Amino acid sequence: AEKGAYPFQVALLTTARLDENPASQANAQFCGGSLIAPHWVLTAAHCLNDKGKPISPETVTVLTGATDLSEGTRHKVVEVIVNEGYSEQTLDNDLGLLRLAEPADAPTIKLTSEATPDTGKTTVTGWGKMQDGTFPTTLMVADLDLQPNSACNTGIKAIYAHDLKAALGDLSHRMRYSEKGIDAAANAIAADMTDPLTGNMICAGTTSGVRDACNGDSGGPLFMTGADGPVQVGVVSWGEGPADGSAACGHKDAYGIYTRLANYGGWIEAKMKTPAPAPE
Ligand code: 4AZ
Repeated sequence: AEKGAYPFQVALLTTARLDENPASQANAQFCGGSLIAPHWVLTAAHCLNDKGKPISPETVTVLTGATDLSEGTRHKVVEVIVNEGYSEQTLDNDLGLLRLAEPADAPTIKLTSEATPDTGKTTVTGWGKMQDGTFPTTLMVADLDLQPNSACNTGIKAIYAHDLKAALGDLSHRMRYSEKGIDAAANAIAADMTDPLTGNMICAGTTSGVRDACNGDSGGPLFMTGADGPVQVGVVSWGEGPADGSAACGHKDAYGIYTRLANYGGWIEAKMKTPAPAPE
């Protein structure tokens, strides 16, 4: 990303790792987020989850105003909010908020007020893992195409069918069962499963899989850019890939999955109106 081009992007840093090595913010970055109001950062619930409970505010530090992770301003967090409907199993309602101790002096991003279309141009930003497995210290940006949810459901089911065939293959050999029979059984199981995407999710990516979000991008913004500037429509949430050691990122059958913000306008507004917790 060009320096300063995405000023609403924030990095979530692990306070403990910062305390160990105050000079290395890059080594402490674990998720992204977006500044939606001076005191408020929007991120993913799974970034704020520790064994089923929200992490405590002291454990996360918010970095604003950075393109390179060596820059920016660090903010204390006074409240961690996780959507009440969040499911660790399905990743439904993967949305959370952080209330900052002091207002951030950085531009905010507008949230969508309309239903998100099935197709169109979007952009995602973050400091997450790259194709070569390393983590950048400079913010990265990728242009993606919105996809209908059916595209993600089909792609993910194909991956499960592929993994099922591999898992059943060894046993079928011992059983002298035909490969054709195994393929049919794996396809039937994948077709029978519940759709992995709920209506609270958005699918986006490129057909070839060359551009995608990945580990460490979670919580960051997916946005559309109109005449009035960027409007956030999604939050980086999850992805799926074959269980053969290749990443759940940048795979050609598997688009990235994002929290569908159009469904949460009321929830976000209500949370931002709640009083700040009393200081300890
Ligand atoms: C993750 O683990 C993650 N390809 C985020 C996004 C995607 C995959 C994994 C999308 O945080």
